[in-house]
Amino acid sequence: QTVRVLGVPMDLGADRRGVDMGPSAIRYAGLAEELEAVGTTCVDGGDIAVPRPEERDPDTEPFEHGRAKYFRETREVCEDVATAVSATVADGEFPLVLGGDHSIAIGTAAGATNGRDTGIVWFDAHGDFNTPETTPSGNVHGMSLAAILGKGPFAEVPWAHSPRVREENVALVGTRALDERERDLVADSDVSVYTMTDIDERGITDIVREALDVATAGVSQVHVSLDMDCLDPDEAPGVGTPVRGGITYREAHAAMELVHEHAGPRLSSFELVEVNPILDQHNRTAELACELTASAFGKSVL
Ligand code: DIR
Ligand code: MN
Ligand code: MN
Ligand code: MN
Repeated sequence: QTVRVLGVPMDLGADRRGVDMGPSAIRYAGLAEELEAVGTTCVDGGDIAVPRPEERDPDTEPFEHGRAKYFRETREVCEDVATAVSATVADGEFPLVLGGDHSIAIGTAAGATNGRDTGIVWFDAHGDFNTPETTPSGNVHGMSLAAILGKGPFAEVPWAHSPRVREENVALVGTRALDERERDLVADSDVSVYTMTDIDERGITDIVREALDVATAGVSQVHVSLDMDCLDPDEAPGVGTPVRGGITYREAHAAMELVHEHAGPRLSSFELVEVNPILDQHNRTAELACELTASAFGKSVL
């Protein structure tokens, strides 16, 4: 299997600078070596160009109500991501996308689906289910899953909405921080939500198996989006919006090992986001991201 790494040094979707250095930090931590060690061929497709915020006006969005900062630039970047991801798939290679903030998931999903029904497992402390009307921050990284699913005003934004992803095939894992109106949108939707409480009660392996079953029901492929803030900040301090009470080091490995075992060849794309080396301690969040990716690609003790 050939894995093509695509870096997206995007930080326009979040308030904290530094997440644009995520792709470099993850490569520096040894991603290619980890992937080669589990028997894949790793090709680096380089980075997608991202405009600098200083040169742009954040408030150019087309929405009548509400706010989505740098929405025009998010479109430019996500369209390029979608093109690169779908070209990777067309070449028979596996797309591994490195963020950058989670707004890039809009582009990854568009490129990964490209005419095929696709499920998503979204590992995240947050729901990323705000719309321009519900967002308290205006940050698109808190809206990316809602955009992919065409919630609210995103229904009229064809580049953002991926209709080949049905809510019934979306599972959130590790959820513990939803904004008030975001919570209502999630509750009224058909996505499956596995909160930290569910993980406490049932254990990570049971939950991840079920999440993968949800995501793969009736569809041929599944995309995994791993927001590193899903982990507890004790393990992954280098993220822009840490939330206490996250999944542990061992739980994260178990989750990724299950992605490999249980999704198997149906795993069609993978994305690692929100690594912020400026907020990190000795690049340990990027190093952990590499380790977890290796588990998702089949690393095991025996
Ligand atoms: C918050 C934070 N819910 C927002 N979202 C984050 O701004 O909409 N998502 N950090 O990963
Ligand atoms: Mn461009
Ligand atoms: Mn996220
Ligand atoms: Mn998050």
